[in-house]
Amino acid sequence: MALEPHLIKLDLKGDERGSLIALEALRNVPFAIKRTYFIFGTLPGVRRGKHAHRRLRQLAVCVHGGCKIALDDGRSQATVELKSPDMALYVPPMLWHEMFDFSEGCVLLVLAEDHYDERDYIRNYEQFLLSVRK
Ligand code: T46
Repeated sequence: MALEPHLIKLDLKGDERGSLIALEALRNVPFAIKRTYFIFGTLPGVRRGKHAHRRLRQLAVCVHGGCKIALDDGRSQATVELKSPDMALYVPPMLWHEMFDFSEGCVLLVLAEDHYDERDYIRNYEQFLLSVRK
């Protein structure tokens, strides 16, 4: 099981008709998928996310356009740019993440390991820091 956030290069199938990318549980997606959602119609200057998940593992792909994702594990910070549909970001549990700089028309697809459960969210940054530093 991958513990650190990392980028996954997706296999692009293309021919004269266009392109296709497949996402498969336990193959190029490192967990079984129970839920998929997508974020679109974001306005300029918007920042989303601003939370960590206690247990949930996710994979994010900008299937159209691009955005940046700021990552923070409580000790170090990094920013990843997703701007190509063949690049996915694995987002492990207990990682504070914020999405920003959405391009016009950006569609961010997210695959999640479990159903939606608000109890899995840590939405307070101080509480997040206390949890990771325990
Ligand atoms: C995450 C980042 C990358 C649902 O009802 N079902 C769902 O599956 C999801 C994901 C959200 N919601 C509701 C909860 C809120 O009332 O949709 C509303 C917006 O959710 P939220 O403010 O959490 O959206 P983001 O963009 O800040 O965060 C989302 C995911 O919630 C989160 O798990 O990791 O995208």
